[in-house]
Amino acid sequence: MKHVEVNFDGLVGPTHNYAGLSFGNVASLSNAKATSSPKSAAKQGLAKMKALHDMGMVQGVLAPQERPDIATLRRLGFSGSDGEVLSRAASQAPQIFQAVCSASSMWTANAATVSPGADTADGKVHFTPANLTNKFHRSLEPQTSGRILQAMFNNGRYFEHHTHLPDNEHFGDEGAANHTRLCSNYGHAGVEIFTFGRYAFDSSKPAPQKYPARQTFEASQAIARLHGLSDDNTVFIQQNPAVIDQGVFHNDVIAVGNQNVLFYHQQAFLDTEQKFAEIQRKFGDEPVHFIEVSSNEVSVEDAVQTYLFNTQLLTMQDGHMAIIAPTECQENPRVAAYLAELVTRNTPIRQVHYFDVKQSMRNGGGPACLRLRVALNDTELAAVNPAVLMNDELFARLNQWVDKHYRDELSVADLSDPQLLTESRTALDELTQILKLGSVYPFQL
Ligand code: SUG
Repeated sequence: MKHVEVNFDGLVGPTHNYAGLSFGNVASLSNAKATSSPKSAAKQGLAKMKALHDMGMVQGVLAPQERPDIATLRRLGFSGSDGEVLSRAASQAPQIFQAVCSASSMWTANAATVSPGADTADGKVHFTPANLTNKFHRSLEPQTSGRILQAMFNNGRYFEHHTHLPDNEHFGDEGAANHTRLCSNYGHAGVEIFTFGRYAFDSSKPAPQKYPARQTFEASQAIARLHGLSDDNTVFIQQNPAVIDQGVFHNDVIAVGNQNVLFYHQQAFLDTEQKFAEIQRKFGDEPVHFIEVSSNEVSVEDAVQTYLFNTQLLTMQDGHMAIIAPTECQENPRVAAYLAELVTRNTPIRQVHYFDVKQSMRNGGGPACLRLRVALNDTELAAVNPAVLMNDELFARLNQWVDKHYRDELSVADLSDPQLLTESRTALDELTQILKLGSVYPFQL
């Protein structure tokens, strides 16, 4: 039986904008109120998906969410027709209004945590949508994420869907952005590494001082329990609070793993030596390549600015690995030199491919934020809704769809245009037909 790791990339939504909503995320704050381009953002994402498909990867698409989120505005007491709800919220509570317009569901590394069947007690692929409690605008995502994932992985024989964890800071969960799986082969039981920022029930333990730690130890443990993972294939490791305070709001900003490689910055974790010994012991006899980037080679500041670690590490058909990096890495001489040298070393990583995802980077989302990884065997892959899998036809169809519905430019002031709500719903309604998702959006239910 063949096993593959499929990347499901988030399609950028029609309201892609820069509202400065994410305290602790340097790019989001520094680009607040800049004018965005939803059309080029969506096309940059589609180009990356198509390029990976052309490289021989199985690539999928994950639909964006309905924004502006009128249902949430109603929950918050804004009433009248949809147009009235929109204009009342925009004039009376502009910050709440901007939050319900965020296109942040595009970063599907935060959509859910996924455990492949090779790791779970019942042999099914388990999904738990992330509750994203730390940011109001992101806490609006889990219900719709859950419905979209169910429409994509709609077969109870192979796929198990859980409800997101309780919506509370104690169980703050940011999904796969803080979860890496190492394995000798995608079909073999692997080591699932859960990285957390703080302990929710013990304030004596280390925690960042300046920026929030979005993921708790208790949330990571709950996910491992729900997914039926054993102690033999899980490791819980704390993020270094000092790097969270330098803008590393998710662990995937400072580390990335694939198969037998963990590529990480020297300052990424606490108790690194002891925890890496545990990873190696649970991984088995074959050595893990722990590729450490020292602060002398690349500073944490450069890592945060270029997203060197928010790269995708892909296993190519010849067994070697390629790094999918944002062009920001190519533009920084220190990081570019590091990557040029890395591919000449004796590690599985042999190629670097640069992609322009600047529209996403300006909100703090690199190539790895844009994708949710799901390792599947042949039978499971055959049970995935085929309409969400990338091919030449879907690529052309989605580009036409973007051309038809998306604006070239969007400023924060444009978000209260009632026409944008109509455009957004029309686009998403058509998208659910293209991707054969059924009714997943509040306006469709
Ligand atoms: O949660 N930015 C996202 C970026 C998420 C990146 N994902 C990963 N690292 N996996 C966040 O901070 C900014 C929205 C705004 O400011 O308009 C935002 O939500």
